[in-house]
Amino acid sequence: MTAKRPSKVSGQKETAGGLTAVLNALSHAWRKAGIGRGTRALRYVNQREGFDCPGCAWPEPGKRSHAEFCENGAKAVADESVKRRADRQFFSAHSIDSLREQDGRWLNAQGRLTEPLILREGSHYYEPLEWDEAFDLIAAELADLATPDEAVFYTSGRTSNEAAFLYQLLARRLGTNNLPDCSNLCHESSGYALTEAIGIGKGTVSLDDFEHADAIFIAGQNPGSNHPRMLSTLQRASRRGASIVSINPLDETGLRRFKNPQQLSGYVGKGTLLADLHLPVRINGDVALFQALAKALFELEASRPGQVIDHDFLTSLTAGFDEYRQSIASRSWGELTRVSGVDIERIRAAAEVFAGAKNVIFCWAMGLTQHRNAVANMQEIVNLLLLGGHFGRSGAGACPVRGHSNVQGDRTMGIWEKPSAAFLTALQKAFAFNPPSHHGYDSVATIHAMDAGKVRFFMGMGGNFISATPDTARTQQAMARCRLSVQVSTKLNHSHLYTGHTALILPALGRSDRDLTGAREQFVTVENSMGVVRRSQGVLTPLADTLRSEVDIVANIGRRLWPDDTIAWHEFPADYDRIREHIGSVIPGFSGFARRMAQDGEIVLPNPVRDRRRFPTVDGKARFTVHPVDELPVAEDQLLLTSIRSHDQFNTTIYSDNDRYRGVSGSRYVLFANREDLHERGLRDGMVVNITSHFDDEKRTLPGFTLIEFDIPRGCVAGYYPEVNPLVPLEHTAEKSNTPAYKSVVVSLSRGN
Ligand SMILES: Nc1nc2c(c(=O)[nH]1)N[C@H]1C(S)=C(S)[C@@H](COP(=O)(O)OP(=O)(O)OC[C@H]3O[C@@H](n4cnc5c(=O)[nH]c(N)nc54)[C@H](O)[C@@H]3O)O[C@H]1N2
Ligand SMILES: Nc1nc2c(c(=O)[nH]1)N[C@H]1C(S)=C(S)[C@@H](COP(=O)(O)OP(=O)(O)OC[C@H]3O[C@@H](n4cnc5c(=O)[nH]c(N)nc54)[C@H](O)[C@@H]3O)O[C@H]1N2
Ligand SMILES: [Mo]
Repeated sequence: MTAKRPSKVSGQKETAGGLTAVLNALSHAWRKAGIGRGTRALRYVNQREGFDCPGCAWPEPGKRSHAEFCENGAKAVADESVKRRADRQFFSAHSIDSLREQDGRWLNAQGRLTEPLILREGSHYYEPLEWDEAFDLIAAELADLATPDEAVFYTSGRTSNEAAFLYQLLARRLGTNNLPDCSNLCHESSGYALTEAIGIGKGTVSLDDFEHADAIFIAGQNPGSNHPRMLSTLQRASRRGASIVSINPLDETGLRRFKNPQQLSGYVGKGTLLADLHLPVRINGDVALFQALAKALFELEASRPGQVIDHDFLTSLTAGFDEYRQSIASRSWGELTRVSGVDIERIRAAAEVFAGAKNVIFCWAMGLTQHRNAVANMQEIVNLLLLGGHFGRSGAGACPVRGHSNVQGDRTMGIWEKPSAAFLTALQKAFAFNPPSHHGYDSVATIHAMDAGKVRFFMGMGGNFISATPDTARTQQAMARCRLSVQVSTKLNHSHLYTGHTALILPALGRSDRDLTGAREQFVTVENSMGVVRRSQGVLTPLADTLRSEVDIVANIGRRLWPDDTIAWHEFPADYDRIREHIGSVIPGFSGFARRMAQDGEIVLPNPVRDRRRFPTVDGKARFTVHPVDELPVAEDQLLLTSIRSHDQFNTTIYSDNDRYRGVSGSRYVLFANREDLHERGLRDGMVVNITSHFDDEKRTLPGFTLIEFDIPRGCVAGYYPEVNPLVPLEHTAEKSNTPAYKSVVVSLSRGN
């Protein structure tokens, strides 16, 4: 694949949303799915009687509008509801080798996968096979493993609660906790940080809290592209007088000004100014910035005693405050401003906003979770929130904004390589078998284990493991050591092309597809970013009757493996309520699940911090934590590279090569860079460079990236995910959470051609 040059670079857009967003949404839906199918899909997305948007995990409001979706949700729906198929003719015309030459966008554009396919050992072409043969092959391979830990079961975050619950049951019944998931690559650091500090790994706000917040901080998140419906929430808050502060190396368009496409006024006028204050932090400078904010807050408290820090809260409900205060006092302003890259005036201004707000919500996403010291990032946020007592009261709290639409639900259902003892005991009680207690592989550990020849079987429940993980070339080689790799998928991607000796593609129903498994209309459930579980029911006629639901696929494998099992695998596809009944008995907060879903269609999961201001830690107290301001070693000629999503992609699914808000068209092989940094290196906007990453003594190089001068802090560059993934070293991961440090890779540039 040779890297293309951009056809147009027009500078960043001022305003997000508006009429262009609406027109874009409709044109995607109609062009790809046709007017009838496209309109029907959009009419039912995020409605009570419809299906959950396969886009992001931002919650729907209680009172929904007729168009409860955004431009990018519409793109995700349109992309799934296409009529085009990648069928047996397609695969007999294209060898694996020729498909490997294509980029992800082309592969995805070939349409829906509609029949089971096999790539036999030594063959260069996928060919069709019957579902029964596929299940037999999987069961035979699993039965033949030397130990169950030679099998790995990956999950992406679109999988429903019902399918996820069965999938983890399958893995554990087999005897392994090898259940890596996209969470390992995503918010794992948030879960780890929060669990340690406040006793639960989830956020502590509900959508309603945004109506009562006085200040909303948004760090390392680009909601304009990745959670566009959040902009409506922010617009309401901003109009009400709440202050919004953004913390990001890039001054992202969505946070500048916003026109709400769901309101008439959104079509005209200048839009609402969203962020009142932007802190252009250096890549990986957040720990220093948060400590600087704390330092400024302590100074304000000294001048306004008792007005900034919530002493009652600190005394009764927290531990570790004195050490924290001392460590912040020991930091110098010089060090904190240098490492964060933000000047003291802006830090003081942000601290004033924080101190002046009765209720503060702190939101964050990948800009904070994918660094070596990512866990420290979130724990510093907790420190700040604790200072003001911003937990367990209306309008305040911590808000990790999740990515995939059911990534949080999959975890709740037990998709985790490190299950708790309580969860395993509940499984044992419900199903009468002994689940394994030793921990399994996470996503990065899976690649190491494959590399070491310890994995023979890989199954991906959705997702694109090969392109989403770091160190692409190494991951591809590692996967090639497996005997059988199985992808349950809706669309073609590189994970179907870099496989084990034998590979299977199992085509699944998507969110928008009507599910008639067991000859009845089935629905599934999903959990959003704020712990609300809702039903989701597809409405479109599936493209082929060879498509199967994820539930059906997992249940059939279970049935093949254990025909006379105490677990009634055959019952599950007939009625998904049978699965919900088991979920109800195993998972806290889900009792009476099947009945409540039928009655109310929704449950709000309990959250002790939010609901009762109770921290479920060993001593019932929330913890202040102390972290060093450690900088990555960056030599004089080197820069820090972060990887970002464009406005026209969903993770590794690329809709087009354009990024409207950043003003780039025609190529994703671009590198956003600071003008002075370029100048110093004798480089200019428009030149083509090679990027080399440096880790220990290793180097990895990618050629052919066009430089774009951009408003980004000195020493920082940004490229697109997944194009830059080959540069991310597999060993460069977050301490404790092991999440790849995709957002801070040390690189150098050289002239290319
Ligand atoms: N349309 C669409 N929606 C999506 C997705 C998608 O690809 N497309 N993906 C979904 C998924 S799985 C997820 S996890 C979310 C991702 O949503 P985001 O987290 O918003 O996604 P990213 O583009 O990775 O961007 C992170 C932001 O962090 C900033 N950033 C980079 N490095 C740093 C840093 O060191 N410090 C700080 N403070 N900021 C930094 C970047 O400039 C960028 O604005 O979106 C979900 N929703
Ligand atoms: N450099 C860099 N790398 C990153 C990130 C980053 O910010 N920077 N972000 C990371 C993050 S946050 C995440 S979450 C991961 C994402 O990693 P993944 O979740 O593994 O990747 P996706 O691109 O979302 O997966 C897309 C594929 O899922 C399949 N699919 C879609 N819908 C369905 C469905 O309903 N059922 C089934 N069975 N299959 C379906 C389709 O075949 C599609 O090709 O990537 C990570 N990688
Ligand atoms: Mo994600």
